[in-house]
Amino acid sequence: MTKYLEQIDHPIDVKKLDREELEKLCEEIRGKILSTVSQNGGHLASNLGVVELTIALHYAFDLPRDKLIWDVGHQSYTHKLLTGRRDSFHTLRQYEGISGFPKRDESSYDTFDSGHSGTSISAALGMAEAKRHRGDEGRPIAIIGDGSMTAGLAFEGLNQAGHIDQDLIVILNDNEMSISHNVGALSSYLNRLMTGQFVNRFRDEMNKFLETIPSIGKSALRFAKKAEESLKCLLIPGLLFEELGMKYIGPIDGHRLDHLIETFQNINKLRGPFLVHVITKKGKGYGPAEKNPSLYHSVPTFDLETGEIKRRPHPGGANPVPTYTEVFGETLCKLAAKNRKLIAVTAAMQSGTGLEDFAIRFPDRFYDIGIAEQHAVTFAAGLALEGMKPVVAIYSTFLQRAYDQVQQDVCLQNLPVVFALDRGGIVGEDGPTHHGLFDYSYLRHIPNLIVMAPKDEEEFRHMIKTAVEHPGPVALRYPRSKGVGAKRSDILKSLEIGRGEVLREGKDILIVAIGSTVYPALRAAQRLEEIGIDAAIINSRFLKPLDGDLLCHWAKRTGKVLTVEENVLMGGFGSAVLELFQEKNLLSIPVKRLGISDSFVEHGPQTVLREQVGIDENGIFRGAREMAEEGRSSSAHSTQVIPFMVDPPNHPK
Ligand SMILES: Cc1ncc(C[n+]2csc(CCOP(=O)(O)OP(=O)(O)O)c2C)c(N)n1
Repeated sequence: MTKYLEQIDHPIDVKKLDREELEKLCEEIRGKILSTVSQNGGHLASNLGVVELTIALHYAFDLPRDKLIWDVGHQSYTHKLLTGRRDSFHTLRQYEGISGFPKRDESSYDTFDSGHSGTSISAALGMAEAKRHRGDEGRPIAIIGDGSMTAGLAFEGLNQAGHIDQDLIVILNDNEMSISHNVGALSSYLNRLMTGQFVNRFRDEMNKFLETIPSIGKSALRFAKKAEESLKCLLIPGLLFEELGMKYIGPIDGHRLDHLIETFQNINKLRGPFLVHVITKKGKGYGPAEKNPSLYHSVPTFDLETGEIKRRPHPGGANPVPTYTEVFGETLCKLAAKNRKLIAVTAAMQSGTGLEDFAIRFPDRFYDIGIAEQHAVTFAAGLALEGMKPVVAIYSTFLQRAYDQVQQDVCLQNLPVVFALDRGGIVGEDGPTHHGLFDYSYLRHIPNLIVMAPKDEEEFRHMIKTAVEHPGPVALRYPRSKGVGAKRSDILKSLEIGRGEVLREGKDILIVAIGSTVYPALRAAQRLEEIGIDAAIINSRFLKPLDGDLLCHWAKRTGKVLTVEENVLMGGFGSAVLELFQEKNLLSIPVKRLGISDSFVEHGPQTVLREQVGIDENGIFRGAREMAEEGRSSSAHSTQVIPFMVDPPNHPK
């Protein structure tokens, strides 16, 4: 029964409920989030933590005139339920269903598309300034977690906000957690603010007491005031934010609707930049998630009764097939046991990147530096300069933040830093903010950088060793998935940099694949054989340097080339092959490229999305067949076929 939720189509309907009804609405919403996420998967713990906060914001402010800007946006489920998406909520994160993140084309109440941390304050401030220019009423409200507050970008926004004294509200949603426990000096500071409440009370009571003591009291009070100066940080709550020009309010219990609503209504009457410090509990209201918020931060489907997470059965029975993330963590531990210089760095993604064991086994060589990818890369540069071997484990999509640091601080100085790029390619239900579809293009052109991608988990293990041994910068890109069940050898080998491998000889067409597209290409080749097309398959292994001799040799032998990549086509792997052919005067060989065309890929299961963009086995089969048959029909009719246009018509040969 969702009696109260049923009455809410717009935020204005929230205001019609009395306090008791609002409390019941909270319960209904928690139930709805739990039942939906248990079936669809999603960000559970963060959403359960902000139910009261979201309702209070909707109640106290005037949406959409006032604008809510959700940082990361993974905690926006209650907001979605209150803004006309109750009836479509069951499609959350499903293909063609509603997104797990705010989306402007889903609702006018979603004011900023997000998915990456730390953007809310800058976006809100931009909106506040635009409102001032246009003379609009209303104020933007950024809701940012204590984890996301560790992002430098958040402080860049605060720095400007306090300076220009704009009407802006920043809600700091402090649950002491990022995905894992929050880290760093800021986190300790926020912690002190919470306990600072007690210090305040103690100070007031002590002052009152001292004043009542006739002669000693006055001097003791003076002494106490002096001590207070030196303890200012403890005694003036939010001093850090006050010094940045924000008016600090808090800490407030984020599960007390009455306190939240009253505070927001009061702030609404005031002008200027405010930072409201709200304390919430991640996973609130669901025992298993309260107990283990990291595990329930982002979950696959789970059993609502027991909380048991339903992992997809591991193929392979007694020898289950590991994920690439697991292989990475295990192999890195193995290498670190022998190499005391090896250091692992993560930007708040310890479990996501498979480094949990590493953190336990080598605590002194493990660094979680917060949601600060740029810092992670330059920190690694510093480590490398002083003789260490840093491995920065990072999701492909989040390394985008640190392009400049990769290029300037690591590659320009040719430093031996390894970038282990997890979640390369299509990631699935998290959608366009999280797909790692641009890394080939944003890394390939950087001098000194080696870029490789494994075809399976076994090759991956050897690549990790190869990357760690290489004396310069290396990027190693791998997908969000299980391996293929490749046979495992006990010995880790070093691969020759820039060497591809021929997996199948053939005479009609050459299919050149890399990373996750190699096995689908092999399967497609088997089907092509059934219809009389003999395809050669090369696993490129390296995006940079390419195995030019091998590719050119087989391109000439087959006379047609199909490239396949799980990356945008522009500037990616196929482009690299084209550039090679141009340099080697082979542009007369027709080349067709399969990959992501010039558009963003939405959310949905990986298999569906790969099929949609045409890079799965079927897509490769179709692409190769078309190319192979084009040639055949042309020779049968003895007409001249203009090859797939890789070269301008009158390009000098
Ligand atoms: C730039 C970037 N790096 C990493 C992430 C992955 N990530 C998603 S949510 C999250 C933790 C956010 O913590 P917080 O802001 O405190 O929100 P909470 O989930 O605790 O409510 C992280 C690290 C991201 N979304 N963006």
